[in-house]
Amino acid sequence: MRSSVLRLPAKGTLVIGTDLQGNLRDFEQLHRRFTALGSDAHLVLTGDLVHGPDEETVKQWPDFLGTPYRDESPALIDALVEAQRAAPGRVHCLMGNHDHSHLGGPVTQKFHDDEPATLEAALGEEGTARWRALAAGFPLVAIAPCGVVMSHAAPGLELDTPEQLEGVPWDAYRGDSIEVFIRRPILGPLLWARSAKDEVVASFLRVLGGTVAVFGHDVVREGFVRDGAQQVCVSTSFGLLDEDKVFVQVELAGRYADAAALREGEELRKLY
Ligand SMILES: [Mn+2]
Repeated sequence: MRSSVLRLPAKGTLVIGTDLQGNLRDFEQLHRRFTALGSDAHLVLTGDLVHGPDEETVKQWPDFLGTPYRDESPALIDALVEAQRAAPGRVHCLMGNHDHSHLGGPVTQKFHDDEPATLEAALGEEGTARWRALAAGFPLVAIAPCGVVMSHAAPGLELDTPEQLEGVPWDAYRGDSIEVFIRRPILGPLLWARSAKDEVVASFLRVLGGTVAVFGHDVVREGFVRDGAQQVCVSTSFGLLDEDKVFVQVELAGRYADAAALREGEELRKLY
């Protein structure tokens, strides 16, 4: 039975990266950072593993998309599987809205009219089945005993118990527009919200035993932004220039009391 809540141990170093969207080179760089930290390090990707730029965009690359890259989603899926095989139980990917579109979530349309259909055509029948099975096992939230709680989007979610995150079906929303889906309980805000009220996040963190929420989903040109006392939105890859890309590195045995405890150059590090 899959669990939607991933609980990390209180030992080793945790590396967190956001929104790769088919950028294999950025994954490899992040993975090198992770492997350099030894055999009790953990790597958490906060979702949106797949769906990069189409060929037309690659040819006429707009500045706002940062450093040019090609969509290598199929190879990136393989690279994640290989990284998980090489470090059992230490490499994780959370569910993002782009990943969820392959399981019945709203169809994403950043670079194609139907991004899941486009990727599935490239993956073929068997590759699609493998990818869907992999993605269906992605947790919604990761909790580290050091206080850091990870999700794909801003966790603007009223939660009474952690158990409410369990057993949420992936495919019960076919045909939902994004506007409708984002108001669905649990998945809507966790996969799509670009911002969340301080008091809602404070209560979400309290229920999960955490102190600071780390997520991506939105593009932050500067690499990260603190929102209120307990939220940090991080951009590791998508939409950024290489020199601005940021990942998070924290000690799992440490304690991070709030967003300010994640310091630029220390816990918030440049990818390149
Ligand atoms: Mn997203």
